[in-house]
Amino acid sequence: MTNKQKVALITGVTGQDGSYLAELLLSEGHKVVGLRKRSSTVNTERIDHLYQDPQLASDFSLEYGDVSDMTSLMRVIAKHEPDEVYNLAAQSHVKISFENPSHTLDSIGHGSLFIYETVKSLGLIEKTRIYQASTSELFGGVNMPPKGYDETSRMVPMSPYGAAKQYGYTLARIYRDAYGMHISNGILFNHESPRRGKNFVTRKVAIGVAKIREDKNHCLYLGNLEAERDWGHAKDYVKGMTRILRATQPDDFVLATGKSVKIRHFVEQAFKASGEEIRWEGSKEDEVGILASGRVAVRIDPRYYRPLEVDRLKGNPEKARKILDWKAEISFEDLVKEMVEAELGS
Ligand code: NAP
Ligand code: F7E
Repeated sequence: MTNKQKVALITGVTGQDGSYLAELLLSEGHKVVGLRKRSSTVNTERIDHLYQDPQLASDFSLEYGDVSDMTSLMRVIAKHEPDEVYNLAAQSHVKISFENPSHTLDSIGHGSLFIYETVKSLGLIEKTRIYQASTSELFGGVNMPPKGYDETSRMVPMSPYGAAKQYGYTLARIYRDAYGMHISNGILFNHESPRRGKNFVTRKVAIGVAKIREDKNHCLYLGNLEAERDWGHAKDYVKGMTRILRATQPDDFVLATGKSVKIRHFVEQAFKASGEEIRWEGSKEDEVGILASGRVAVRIDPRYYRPLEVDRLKGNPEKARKILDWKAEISFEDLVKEMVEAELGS
């Protein structure tokens, strides 16, 4: 390691964003330490290609740890004294947060608090910058301005996940103002990829479309098709994370595409990417999606409804464009195509 090589710690390195961010930081010449949570089954498939690359052996390492266990954070942060910490670790599924609220609060609420406290307690305030993974779920889908939510919009979370993220978001500002820490919030709208977790709607649809092609009895069961999301590609968003963390002043930034589409439209686009057209018949729980052949390929399963839904999310990324020169480059159509083709090819 040369004196100039920067060290970055990524919590949540085994997740979608953690894996793309690790690739990006290694390509920039950083030394990357990934915090991995112990699991009874192997959970490193998204980063195995990095870990097993002999050329990266001295630059990429993994440490067992859990962000809700401050002793593990003290050990890892004291050992590596990172220049950059990207706090991505979370129970990140909104619906599951209603079923496991306390676990969600542990990973997100305590997780962020413990990261900030550990950096402060170890006397690393001057050295270590922190990126906190905040989210569009903070806005809750109410009172959306015509251009979309921005950094000044009111936050009304609608889930235990959103509430836990609001705690981490607010504490970032408090630690920044109280102790002069360089902590920035990235308020990221939905971003997807072929590495998205299989129980998020975009990946579930991409997998379903591919299965429907292979198996004539397969049907895709979904929940609310009317919700709207602002969907970008995770690769664009991890670039934004590094720009947020490296901005001269610690601050809060929205990253979004500025366009929102219904889940229904994502489904239509995914079938189109596989060479099929889908049309809808019926309403509410009896609605079905039908292929040109007459085959029913999509049905509604109310078990995927949420106790509280965030109906509409669109972000206004103007501040990030002006200050960070960031914008989402990959189009919605290309994102869907890449996700469906990845499943058709697998
Ligand atoms: P993800 O794929 O679910 O990854 C989350 C990661 O956190 C996984 O590696 C998970 O490990 C790990 N983790 C969970 N609890 C942990 C704990 N207590 N200690 C250590 N690690 C823990 O999520 P993502 O899509 O990459 O998102 C990254 C971050 O951005 C998350 O904080 C998410 O809430 C936030 N975010 C995501 C989006 C989006 O659209 N993707 C938008 C806004 C904000 P296991 O898999 O082993 O559990
Ligand atoms: O749901 C609807 C569902 O689970 C999107 C996380 O990364 O982004 C993500 O949260 C929409 C919702 O993502 C199904 O009701 C319909 O309206 O893919 P999702 P999410 O809840 O938007 C934010 C920004 C984060 O921060 C989170 O960490 O799709 N929907 N049918 C469905 N959703 C799922 N999961 N499964 C369905 O069958």
